[in-house]
Amino acid sequence: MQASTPVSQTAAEDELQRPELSARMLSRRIKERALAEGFEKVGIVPAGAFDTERVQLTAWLERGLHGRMGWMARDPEVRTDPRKLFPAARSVVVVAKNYYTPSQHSDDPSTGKVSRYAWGDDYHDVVGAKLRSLLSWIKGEFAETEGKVCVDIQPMMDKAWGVKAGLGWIGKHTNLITQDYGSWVFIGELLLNLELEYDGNQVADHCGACTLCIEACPTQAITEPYVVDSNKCISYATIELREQELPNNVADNLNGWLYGCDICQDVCPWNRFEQVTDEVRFQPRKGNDNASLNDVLELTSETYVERFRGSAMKRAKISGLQRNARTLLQHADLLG
Ligand code: B12
Ligand code: SF4
Ligand code: SF4
Repeated sequence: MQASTPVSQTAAEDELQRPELSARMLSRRIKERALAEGFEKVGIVPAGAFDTERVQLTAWLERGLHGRMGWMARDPEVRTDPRKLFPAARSVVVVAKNYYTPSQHSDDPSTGKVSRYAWGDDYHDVVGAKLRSLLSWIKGEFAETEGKVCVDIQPMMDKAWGVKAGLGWIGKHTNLITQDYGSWVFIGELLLNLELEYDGNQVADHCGACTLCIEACPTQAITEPYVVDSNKCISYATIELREQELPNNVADNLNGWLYGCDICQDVCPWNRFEQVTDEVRFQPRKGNDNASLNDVLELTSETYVERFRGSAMKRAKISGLQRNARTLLQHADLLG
């Protein structure tokens, strides 16, 4: 006669038969796998709605601080509740990927500075591929898994999820800062239909009395601590704004920026903890960290597509990049 409970049952099998323990084991394995995929940080939190006041989205939109990014104002209730984006969501796996490489910007006025985040291959592709690989691994282990990959373009509040999952805090410049990599990290999420064990510890705000980012911003876009007015931000104007001319306040204070702006992060003392990324795809592509402005002006639709294939810099479109290059050359008295 067979015994109803086999005496040889392993600890792992025992864990899997008790729901609270299997959630713990599953969470641990998902985190191990996320680190093996190359993410530096990972946390898991329940897929609940955000307190809209806490995340300040409505107030920010009502004040028009999103400028012409109409897509930010679309469906704020989806942006603050992942279950409206993916109804099966029970858990959010939040990851951070370090993108720092040691190259430096040039002050040569015939070149334009590009934000670090856009030097290498497009992070949407790199982080998205890692998250898709994580999801397919989870599906291989647990066939009933359903999931959705999010990085930047999905209506999620990436930084708020980073805070909730204990990856870091949001600095006065409004970027998420990690204690071990500074703010040079991308954030992504994997929404899962699985109940998991959750992280409860959040990182305290370590900005203290520092105001270096606010003082360094050449356009006063950080209008108060933890608030950025996109209308004044060089990053917004050079990447997102689809006007023929840059606003005067930005055009007169570009400080050499062709695409995006890193000033508030460059001055942040927490970025002395920057570490070189292990991701080769984030190494600067030739001429994409400091781009020759004349080369940008000479681009045609065909050469533009070829040069920026797989690069985040295509977000600005050829018209935006050439407008920015023209403005920089005009201000340096270098336009022939
Ligand atoms: C819109 C947007 C922009 C706009 C507006 C910037 C902004 N401050 O929101 C513009 C075009 C200006 C921009 C610029 C940049 N961006 Co951008 N952007 C976004 C986007 C799409 C949405 C951000 C958002 O929700 N803003 C809404 C307002 C209300 O948010 P907020 O002012 O930051 O308010 C937050 C706080 O109130 C906060 N909060 C504060 N304390 C706490 C505490 C708790 C517990 C909680 C829950 C929340 C919370 O919650 C809010 C939401 O996060 C995200 C991607 C995404 N899907 O989230 C990327 C994102 C924020 N951008 C990113 C990057 C890299 C940049 C640039 C550095 C690029 C560059 N070098 O040029 C600059 C930085 C400029 C700056 N100082 O902010 C990264 C930031 C990574 C990081 N480490 O934080 C993101 C997360 C993309 C990604 N997935 O990696 N961006
Ligand atoms: S990205 Fe540049 S312009 Fe925008 S808030 Fe930071 S320093 Fe100011
Ligand atoms: S520069 Fe200072 S205030 Fe600004 S985010 Fe960094 S630590 Fe915080």
